Amino acid sequence: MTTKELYTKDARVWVEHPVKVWEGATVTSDYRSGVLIVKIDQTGEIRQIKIKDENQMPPLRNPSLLIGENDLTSLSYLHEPAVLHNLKVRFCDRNAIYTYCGIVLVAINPYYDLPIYGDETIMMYRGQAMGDLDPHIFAVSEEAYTKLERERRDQSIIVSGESGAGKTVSAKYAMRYFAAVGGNASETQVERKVLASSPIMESIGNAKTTRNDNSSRFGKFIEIHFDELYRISGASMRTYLLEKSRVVYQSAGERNYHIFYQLCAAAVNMPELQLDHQDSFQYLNQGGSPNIDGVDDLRAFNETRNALTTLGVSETEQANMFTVLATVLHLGNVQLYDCDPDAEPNEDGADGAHISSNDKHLQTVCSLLGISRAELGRWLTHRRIASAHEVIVSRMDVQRAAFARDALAKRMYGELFAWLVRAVNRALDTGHAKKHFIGVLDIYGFETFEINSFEQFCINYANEKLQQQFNSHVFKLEQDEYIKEEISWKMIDFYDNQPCIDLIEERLGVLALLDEECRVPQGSDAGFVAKLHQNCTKYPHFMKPRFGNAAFIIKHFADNVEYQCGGFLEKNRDTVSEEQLECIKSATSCRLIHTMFAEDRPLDHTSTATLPPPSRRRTTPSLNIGSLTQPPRRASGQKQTVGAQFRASLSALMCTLSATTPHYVRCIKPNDTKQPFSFDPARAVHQLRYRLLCLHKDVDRTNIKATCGKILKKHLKDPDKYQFGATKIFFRAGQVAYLEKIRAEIQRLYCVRVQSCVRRFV
Ligand code: AD9
Ligand code: MG
Repeated sequence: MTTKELYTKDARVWVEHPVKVWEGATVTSDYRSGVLIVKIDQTGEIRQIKIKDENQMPPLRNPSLLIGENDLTSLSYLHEPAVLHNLKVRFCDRNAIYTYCGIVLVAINPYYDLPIYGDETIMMYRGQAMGDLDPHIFAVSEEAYTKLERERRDQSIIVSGESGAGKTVSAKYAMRYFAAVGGNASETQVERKVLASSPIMESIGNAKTTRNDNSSRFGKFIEIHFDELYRISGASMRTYLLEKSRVVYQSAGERNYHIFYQLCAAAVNMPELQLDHQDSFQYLNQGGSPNIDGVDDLRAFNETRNALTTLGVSETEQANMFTVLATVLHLGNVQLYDCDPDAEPNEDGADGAHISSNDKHLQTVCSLLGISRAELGRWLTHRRIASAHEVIVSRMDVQRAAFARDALAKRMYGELFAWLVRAVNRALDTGHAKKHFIGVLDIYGFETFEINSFEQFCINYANEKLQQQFNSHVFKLEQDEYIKEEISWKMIDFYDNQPCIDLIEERLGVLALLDEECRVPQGSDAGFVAKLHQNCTKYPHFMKPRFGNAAFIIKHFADNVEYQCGGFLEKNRDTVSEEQLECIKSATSCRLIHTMFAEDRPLDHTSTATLPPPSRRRTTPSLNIGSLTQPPRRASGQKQTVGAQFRASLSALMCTLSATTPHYVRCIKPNDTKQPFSFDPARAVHQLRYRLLCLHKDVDRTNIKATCGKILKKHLKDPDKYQFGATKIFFRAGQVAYLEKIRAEIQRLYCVRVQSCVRRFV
């Protein structure tokens, strides 16, 4: 089929539009080389489109009867405007937020509470095959649950999408489904505990950001365990990448973790914590946006407490938790002066960081934990440098002291978070051996900001690994299908992002060079980038920026991202002053401190890979303080860097996922204003431009083979353009579109619909 034959008068096409992204148009006269004349449907405007390359003709529109299909792969044309239009019609006209795209469930956030998640809906989906009812997160969950039984193979649901797209909500509905269908009437009440883990994790790991009022600042993989009768027998959770920088710094319009505001809202009931209004704490007031529409922090506090109780966290442990949180807040309010505030006016106060002798917040920190005020005061203002020959204690300047104090606060919060994850896991572990599990992964989506730092690097690295997992799964499905259908085929090149992962993971790759620079006593961010520029240019996915030498570019599957190197070393090291830590660990009135810091946690199911100190998201600290506060490292017992830990936890995750049958949910954020059912095509298309990979849907298995054979013989003269499988026909690119065009023209003649099992095979 030539271009001329496709672009005849009345052919319906899509043309680009600056706001709508695509708009419908109709060809007004048969295409002649070089120019296509179209009439824009909505405005009637006639437009001449210059065609420089016939491979880039305006995309053709699908026959109207296909619009609104609940599986995008049923469309004859599966290009960007077709996908976008179909999703929009379903979302805006039919309030249908879910659509299949082959094996992926696309979920568009409605920002509206739809009555489609109740128990009766769960029961409706129970026992139904994927295509029988409308697409739904429950249908995907049911598919996973049925496959668990049928295949006796562990399953996973991998939820992706950008911030605010609905990942956490989708993950919660999937868990609710499992809790309902795998419910165990026994006394363990484990499903109640599984559901109670959400409010706890959200209170300590979620925060208001400019993109989402309840943004998860960590990734999580929850495994729901089932016994031999496929009833829930327990659960476990692994977490990834807690954003610790938020504990000490929030951008405008953002908040710290919810739990702090909940605690302040309940302060009157806990006078011993000496809390005050949230605005009086430095660690809570920087974003200038202390409230969330529709959220009552006091009520949320009670919910958190109830959930903690459900999970078996005792009253004492809860009280200890709140003590640690209050300590963090008071620590943030310790006032650092650049000369002695207590010195007499004519006295010569020494330069450098000082704390007033009547700093009430320092006093509170010490009395809450039961530690020496003199000791903590000393180590908040001094540092100790040990060399091979001597130990020097010197006063820090204010900036460095503030930085060290913040690092301590972040470490304390990180340890508390990790302890809670362990507590949740203890509660979810019923002691029953897990026979099978379904895992639900809710992790950050690919990120690129104006300034990208170590955090974005880790997040995008994780997404690169997940994308690879997705690609290889799809490839394996394709392979299996060709074999099943007895189709002769050659190995095709599928997009493999291993080269990009090599750049990050290899012996002289980004992570290794970063670790190496962290080991060098005089290592610096600049030194790290110089090493990258020296060693990595051989990787096709590495690029030097055009200007400057403080950054590097990685060509990720989704986009090229430029990372600013400032802070990489210090974030990778994640160090805290040992002396400050020792001080905190000497606590006599908060047992939790000892439990929190007791274990050097191995990277197992309960581990938490946390992101490191100061990440002022858009302002990377220029001081390489990490390398200065850090005593020389011993060769043995060296702490693993954040990058190395993260790599290990990702690799464990990939191992787990690859031993499961995966199911994919792709969440889309339709607008930036949280408007119910409002669809901004430019925003949506940006999120669709990567990741969606479409497979065909099963052919109708009524006896249409002979009829199809006849049709094909008649219309596709060249037998190389298609091949019959046992139950399907495999077409070369463009052939189905051609058939659809003919079908549209002589629709009444053929009552057999040619199924769109669109495939490219070599
Ligand atoms: V982030 O990466 O953690 O910042 P998520 O997890 O992708 O993000 P989340 O699930 O928190 O987004 O959804 C954001 C908000 O969208 C929710 O708080 C709801 O108000 C809203 N939402 C999301 N999905 C649904 C839904 N299925 N129905 C109704 C929804 N509202
Ligand atoms: Mg989330």
